[in-house]
Amino acid sequence: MLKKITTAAAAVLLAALTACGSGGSGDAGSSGAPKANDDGKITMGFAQVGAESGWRTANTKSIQESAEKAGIELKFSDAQQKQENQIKAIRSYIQQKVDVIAFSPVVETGWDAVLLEAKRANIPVILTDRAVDSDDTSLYKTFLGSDFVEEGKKAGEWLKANAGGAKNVVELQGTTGAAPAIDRKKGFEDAIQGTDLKIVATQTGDFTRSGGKQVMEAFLKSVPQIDVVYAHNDDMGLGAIEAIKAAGKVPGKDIKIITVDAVKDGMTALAAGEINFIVECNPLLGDQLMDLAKKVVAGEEVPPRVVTEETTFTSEQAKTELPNRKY
Ligand code: GYE
Repeated sequence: MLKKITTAAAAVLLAALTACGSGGSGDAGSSGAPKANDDGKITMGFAQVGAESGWRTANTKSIQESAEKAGIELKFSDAQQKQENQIKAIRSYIQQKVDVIAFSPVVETGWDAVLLEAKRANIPVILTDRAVDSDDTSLYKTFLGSDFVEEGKKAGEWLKANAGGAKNVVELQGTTGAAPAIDRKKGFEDAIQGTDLKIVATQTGDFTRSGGKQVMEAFLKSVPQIDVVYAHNDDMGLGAIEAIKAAGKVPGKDIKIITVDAVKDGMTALAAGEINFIVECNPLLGDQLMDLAKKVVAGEEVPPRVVTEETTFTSEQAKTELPNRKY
């Protein structure tokens, strides 16, 4: 499957390189046709979730750099984690008659109406990073991103094998209703089922450092025995570390910490032993997204789902990987 995608991506790249030869600059009067601009330049409208985490910052940078490299004109908006802002941005891209819309849906539900508007305007949509929950899969061409259930499972499997007598887990959930929050919870719960491990408290920290810190402060006051923190991303885990230290406990020792993402700050804490395990979630989706966009605009077939390849890190592995970490 992966090999197939790589071969396909290489073919797109080759096609794109050949097509680039005709030069073309600027935005010479668009005819309003629902295809690429007259000069062959594709315009993409990208509705980003926000700037809530280190992962998101790296993801935004990757998309902007890859668009530039691919010669795609990027219209970019930041929804500040609000669905209504993302819907507004998508509507404005439809009005501007962009060639392709890509977005990372902040929550899973409530997209059908606006996606139908895009479909009626003949503008293809690509989901990146997060999925939507809709019965109508004709509303988008493909979904590029991680398998979040699998990530949650990896976190739970590691804990199962390294529990060392730990029982009580508190969970810092991502944004309520977001695909990674729903799926990372599910994968983790499935993995620890039938063991002594139990989620004794769970609450959203909205994928932010301050959210993770606040929720952890409350947990430390209200939950009598906390053995493990399972945070749906590094940022919330890092916030929890601050709260744990402030409560006079040692993160990574008195309380085990497991997170998802593996951004530089997370990996630094992992290498220092303050986090115990990180499941990687790759934010560098830009190149694959631009390849898919070119194909979709050209009317070519694309696979309905493209899953990103990911790994996991222990503290020892983080020490080796840290110098290479670019985000
Ligand atoms: O894990 C988190 C970010 O959707 C995979 O969103 C993404 C998640 C990521 O805020 O850090």
